[in-house]
Amino acid sequence: MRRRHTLTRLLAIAALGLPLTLPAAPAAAAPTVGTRQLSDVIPVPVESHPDAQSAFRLGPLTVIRTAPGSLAAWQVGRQLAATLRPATGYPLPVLPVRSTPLPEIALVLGATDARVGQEGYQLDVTRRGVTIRANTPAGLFAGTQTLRQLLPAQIEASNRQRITWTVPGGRIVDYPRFAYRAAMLDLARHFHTVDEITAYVDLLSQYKINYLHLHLTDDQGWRIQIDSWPRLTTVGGGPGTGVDGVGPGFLTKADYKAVVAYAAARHITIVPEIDMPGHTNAAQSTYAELNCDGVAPAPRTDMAVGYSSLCIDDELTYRFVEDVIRELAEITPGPFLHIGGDEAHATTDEDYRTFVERVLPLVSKYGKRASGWNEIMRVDPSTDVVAQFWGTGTTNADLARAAARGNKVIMSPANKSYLDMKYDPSTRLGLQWAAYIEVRDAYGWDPAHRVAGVGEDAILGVEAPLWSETLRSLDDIEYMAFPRLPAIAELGWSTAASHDWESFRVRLGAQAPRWRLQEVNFYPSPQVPWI
Ligand code: TNX
Repeated sequence: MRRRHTLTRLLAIAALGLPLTLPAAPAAAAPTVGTRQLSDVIPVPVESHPDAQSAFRLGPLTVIRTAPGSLAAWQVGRQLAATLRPATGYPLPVLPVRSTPLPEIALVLGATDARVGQEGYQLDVTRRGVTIRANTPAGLFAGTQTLRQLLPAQIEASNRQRITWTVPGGRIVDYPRFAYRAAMLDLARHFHTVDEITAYVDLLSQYKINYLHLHLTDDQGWRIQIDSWPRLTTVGGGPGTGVDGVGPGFLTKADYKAVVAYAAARHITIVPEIDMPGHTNAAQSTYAELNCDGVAPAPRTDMAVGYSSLCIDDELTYRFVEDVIRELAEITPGPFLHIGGDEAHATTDEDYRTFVERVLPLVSKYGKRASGWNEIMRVDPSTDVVAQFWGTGTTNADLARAAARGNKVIMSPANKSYLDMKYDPSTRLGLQWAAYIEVRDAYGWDPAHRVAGVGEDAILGVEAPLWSETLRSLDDIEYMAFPRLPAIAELGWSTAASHDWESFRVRLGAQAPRWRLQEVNFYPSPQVPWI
């Protein structure tokens, strides 16, 4: 029988200031999976100072105490409690108070090491408890994800585990190298449901990913409701619009808002992408008037790219684009709106320039900052426009010029960070046009030394895109993302100096028991010493 402590009873104990003795560890405690060290975390923390004398034992009387007066801190506390309750079976009440006599996990706003900034945190583990300090709720959340990894892997179990919940003692001071650490999911080639997207968000948030880029439209399908062009989804996202005729699927605005809110609660910001002026066959096969000749092309469910183009000289094109940007901006609280711009092989260079130069101001008009694939740097846009590098080479004159001018760059080299590339020739899923990418390849590069002339100062961050031509289910998504996604997450968060394959592969191997308990369908790479 699970012993229950009601919140009121614990509050009463706390108010009385009764002396409390910690109950002994449960009899016949099962061994924990591996002994956790303070630095056994992905992404590896900036600084960790172990103190073997000060391990904390999470117990049935532990409370989660959050910064008084901060609803956001209390919410982080509630999420932490929800994460820790199933496996521990402990009540872990969340108390927004200044002090308790109980052993506690305290989430404190302010009073941090000066270096932690907007997303970092300081985590102190003593025998009495754990204290996470941060300047923001996002920093507190990041600290709780570290704490989760410091607990035995069984913490991820969905039912009660009778083990000793020891957190290794000492201090961590941690903050990100880059402000933008993203994953991308392609909803256009195969649609993925709200449940699948939010399940992916849960996984991303464990590795301190803070943006999720959604590729919402492409030649095959249009996956976001736009009220002023309703057939985009009823037809363009209708039956048979996935690769190989799989489908239908699209996000209603309510769905999209639900995804945005779910991600925001995990400190992840959604970046929506409308890919144009190419990759637009779904829209153009739905609305004949979006074609220069007024004739709707056939819908396409093959995997070819580069054949579609919006009609650059037609004013209707810009009414369409403005309607889409306006409606999307309205439901997007995050700062970025991605306009695609890749592989516009059916658009002349001159038309491409005309198009991008007309569309960028529309993004600003609706209060968003434009990002786009690296091709948009051909037009030398203003310095607030962000380029996402997806090339496989180490030189790109447009990008180097943009960086010199002051544009920021997101690094997602296709031969390093593309999660849809096969691991090796035997991988059933995925593509191979850019490279085979084993875990060591995904980890083995430095975002600030990838493209000549695009150094640390020009880098906004990193992204791990997952194109879905061959991926249909959440299982498929997980198989391609794990274990490479944590590699990219570490490149985005941890210092360049901490980069070390031998350390990473061991820490990665120690994640496996967690993934098994979370039922993550990961690829058991032979390069990693899995536990
Ligand atoms: C290239 S990368 C594309 C996508 C494909 C992907 C498959 C990029 C900006 N465009 O249209 O889905 O390759 O790996």
